[in-house]
Amino acid sequence: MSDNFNEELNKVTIETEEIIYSYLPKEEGLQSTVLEAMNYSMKAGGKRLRPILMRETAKFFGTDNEEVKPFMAAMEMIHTYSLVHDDLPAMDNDAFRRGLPTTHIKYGHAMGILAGDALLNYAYEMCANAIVVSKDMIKAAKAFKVLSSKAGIFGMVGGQTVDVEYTGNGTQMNKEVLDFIFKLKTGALIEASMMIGAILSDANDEEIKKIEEIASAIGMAFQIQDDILDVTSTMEVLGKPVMSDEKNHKETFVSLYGTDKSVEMVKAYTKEAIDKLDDIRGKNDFLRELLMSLIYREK
Ligand code: GRG
Repeated sequence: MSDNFNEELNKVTIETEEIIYSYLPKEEGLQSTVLEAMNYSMKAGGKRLRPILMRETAKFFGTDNEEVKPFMAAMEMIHTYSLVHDDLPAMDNDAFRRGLPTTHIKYGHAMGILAGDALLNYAYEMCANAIVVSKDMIKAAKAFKVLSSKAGIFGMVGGQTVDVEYTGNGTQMNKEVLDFIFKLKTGALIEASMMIGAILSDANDEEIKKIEEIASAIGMAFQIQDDILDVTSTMEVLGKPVMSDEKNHKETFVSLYGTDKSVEMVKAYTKEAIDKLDDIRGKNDFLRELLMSLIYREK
């Protein structure tokens, strides 16, 4: 890790947050409560990893322009909606996220559901607007296609569905099902983030496919690390309850393979991603270091 990586990450995170905030809706009108709930969840913090990956992948292929910004905000809105809904009593039933009371605890269950719905729809509205004003409408529409399919039933929602069905129903989880869940539930948005960066930059179809594979490996590493942190970290560091998987009778990589093997798998998936990244045209040392840093992330 270079000496100034953390400094650079801080700077990039602040810039990303400014971009995201510039797209948040005004809290006005008769529906202001749900607008407040949306902004509450969006302003609660978080690593902003997905929009950062999107912009840094665009830079990898040589572009840092305005076109990517609405997609960065839309991605973070979709990610945040998934967390808001995942925390609801019907799913993980968690009271804390990002160090704050979850949206449904603060605003009530109905507003929690509506804020999630509103974030998803607002994200799509922003993308539609971005396409209309884009200098390259085909590229922007391609980016929207990836965003909507990776967030949907063949992406994140599909993975979450299988996760919910298997959780606590007594069926023994095997590696195939767990891989499917992780690839879709966690991997799909990470794939979409990096692919959209590539699409809105200068990447060709073959390179976009390679980026999808790289992001898929990163998604696996990220989720396995999430499972590890759930058993090794603390509420203070994570900003959310630990041992949540055990509470929800969720099978994870840690419960299937143990912590040591899981740590090895995080390293192996990350190495696979970095090797593939080094193999394609493009350059962004910060992106490379960011992917590497996820192995040692503590939150
Ligand atoms: C409700 C449709 C629907 C989907 C929910 C994404 C998801 C599916 C549930 C959230 C719970 C979970 C463990 C998801 C896996 C992805 C993950 C590790 C999310 C947390 O992402 P971070 O660490 O969060 O980037 P921050 O707070 O930093 O943004």
